[in-house]
Amino acid sequence: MTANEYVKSRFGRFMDECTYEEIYTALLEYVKEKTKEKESSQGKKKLYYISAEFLIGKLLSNNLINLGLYDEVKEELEKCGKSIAQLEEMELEPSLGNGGLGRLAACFLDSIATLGLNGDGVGLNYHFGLFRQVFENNLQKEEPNPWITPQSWLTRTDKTYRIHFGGFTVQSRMYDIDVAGYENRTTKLHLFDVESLDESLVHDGIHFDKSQFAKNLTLFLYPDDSDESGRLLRVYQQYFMVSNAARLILDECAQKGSNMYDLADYAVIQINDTHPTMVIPELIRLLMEKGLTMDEAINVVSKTCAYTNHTILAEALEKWPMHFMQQAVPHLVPIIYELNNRVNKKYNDPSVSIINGDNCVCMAHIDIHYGISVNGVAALHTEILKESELNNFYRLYPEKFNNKTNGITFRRWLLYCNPQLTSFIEGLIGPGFKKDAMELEKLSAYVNDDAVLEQLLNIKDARKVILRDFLKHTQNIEIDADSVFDIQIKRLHEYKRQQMNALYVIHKYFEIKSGKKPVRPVTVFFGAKAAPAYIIAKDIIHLILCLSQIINNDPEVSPYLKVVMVENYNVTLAEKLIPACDISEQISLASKEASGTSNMKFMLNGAVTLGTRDGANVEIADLVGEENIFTFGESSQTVIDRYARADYVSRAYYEEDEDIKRAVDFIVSDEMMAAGCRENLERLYNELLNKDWFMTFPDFQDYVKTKDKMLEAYEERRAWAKMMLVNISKAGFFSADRTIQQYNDEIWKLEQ
Ligand code: 26Q
Repeated sequence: MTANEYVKSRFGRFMDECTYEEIYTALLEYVKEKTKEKESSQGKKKLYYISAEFLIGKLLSNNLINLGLYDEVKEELEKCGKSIAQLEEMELEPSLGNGGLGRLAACFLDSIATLGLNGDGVGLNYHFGLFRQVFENNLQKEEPNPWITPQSWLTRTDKTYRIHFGGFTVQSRMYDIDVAGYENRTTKLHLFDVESLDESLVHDGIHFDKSQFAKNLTLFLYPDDSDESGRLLRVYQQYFMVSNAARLILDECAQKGSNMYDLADYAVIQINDTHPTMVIPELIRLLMEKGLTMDEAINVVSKTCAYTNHTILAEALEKWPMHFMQQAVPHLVPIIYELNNRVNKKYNDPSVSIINGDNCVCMAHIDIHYGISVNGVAALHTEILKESELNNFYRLYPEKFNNKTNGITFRRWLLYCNPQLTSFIEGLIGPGFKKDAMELEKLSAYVNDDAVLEQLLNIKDARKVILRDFLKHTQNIEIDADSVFDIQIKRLHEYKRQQMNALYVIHKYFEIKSGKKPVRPVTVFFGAKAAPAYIIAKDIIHLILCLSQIINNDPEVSPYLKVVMVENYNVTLAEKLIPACDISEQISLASKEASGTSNMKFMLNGAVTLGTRDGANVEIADLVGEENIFTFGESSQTVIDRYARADYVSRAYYEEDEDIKRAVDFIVSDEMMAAGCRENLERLYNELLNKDWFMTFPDFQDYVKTKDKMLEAYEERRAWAKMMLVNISKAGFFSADRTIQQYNDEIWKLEQ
């Protein structure tokens, strides 16, 4: 049955006589049925990828592509006078993740299904995804972001569990989302929900009663861990997730014939950062309930769990006060004490203890001692873990440490989001790259082919026009499609240094005012949400919005420079922004960004990277060669040494460098005060002047110089196109298929 026939069977009318809503409803069911027909892999051993976040994005078109139905459906729609783009607008984006870590989990599911591996995702069914961001008076405001409608991708299952907390018990239910792999199997994302959830607890935007745990467990995805009641709820959420996961795992393994002692032959669990760490004591507890001794249970569990670290920011390593555990999960406390005692007896080194001197539980330490593997997410990141952050553990367990450089799914980030580039590539090297991304290397045969290079530039121009029209239509933003598109899109965090980019903008503004005009206009795009309680991050958004107001309305400057901050940056917007980008901003302070993944998406879509030698940028530079990337700034080692010496004084740079002084002073200038709020702007000004913890000033001049060099290089259109081509041709390494293959070869060892 074709999609149109399905629509007819569902509504008694063909697509041409249906509303978009009806077509969407029918297609959703159609895709669900088609996905079911594709059997998921069924080996003895199964991977459970447990993650508090799966930032899956909209699914309709992606599923159609992976099922091989996209072109057909698109044509059918067009024949009926409908557009697939408009149909896509019917779907609400499930924003079930904060950023990189959640999006990575979603890309991994796609690759697990595509490679036909026996593996499922397990997480939580948040009713409200990451807040919807709105701008009011140049400030970020947060609004609830619901995504579950009667027609959603969720399928209710019969699986329910009773989950016990200190003082109360809840009933859970599992919902499934089928994930279609590319021309292969499917896999499942299991999202657990609580039956007693009460959406009416939400009031005034994203505020809700944080004390009624049974009613709020799966209400919201946590954007941060700022206030005390929020932190405690996070523990409840995490336990709810892993207790359900552990029960599911044991049920499925028992069903396949495990006697529990051989659990590791049936299950391998990937723990996505420390958010699911409590699965370790919970599995131990459940196995003891089934009759294993503590010794036996610890032994079994220690063979099944593997841990991925996604951050080197010390403040992001989860440490939960013992009294939280005592309150939320008292039944895990004796097990955690036992795990701690064993470690202390064996090593007698407080730095590797599970319970620290402040009586907090160091979650990562549980994973490292009681897991089979510890991996970082880019080569540099793994080296830093081994050599400094987790060095004490590396010396105990060198064999556990390994690197798995992140990857992205090319189905969403090339085939779906950039059909123009995809078909151009296919015309040159055939369709093989869709299954084997390394085939993109074949493009290198064309680096001196003028017609190919010109066509690449044309495609980029076409994508800029598409983005211009999209932003006009959805956000009423006016941009010049002939300008250079310079884009920084990622969560707002000081270490990612959006503030340095903003200082560049101010610097350019002054240059233009003094007559030094760029040969071609530049549009600097930002997209970023700040955690609601992250004050300085919100001040940086305020700065950017004020700058955008001042600059875009200045007749002297705006013909040459525009600043655009897109509202509510999410996966859907990323899919529009990335194909249109010329300059990919990857400017984190060296040593701080574990990997980054938008850097890979941009590269794949023919943008050139402006970046520090941080995270996966290092590997991008190695692959494309120094002549095809613009790197700047101090090395990670210099940064690490400077932190160790603790001798960085930002004010000294400010006083010695006139450009820095002029740009920083502008933050509290009369013009800015007229556009924004004194309190926010002064706070940010003082922060930079007295702290600048992520060292923007030492890198500032190199950043300005390198960006300007890049703008010059952009004018050599042929040479620029060559750089684009080299970047695309070398992107194959960053396919998540490669990453997942490595996880399987070295950690999971599932049958294939
Ligand atoms: C912790 C406690 C309480 C509430 C929230 C959290 C929390 C939530 C999300 C802590 C961290 C995160 C997300 C981290 C993250 O996205 N890290 C990114 O992971 C990417 C995938 O590996 C990397 O590419 C990025 O470099 C890294 O920043």
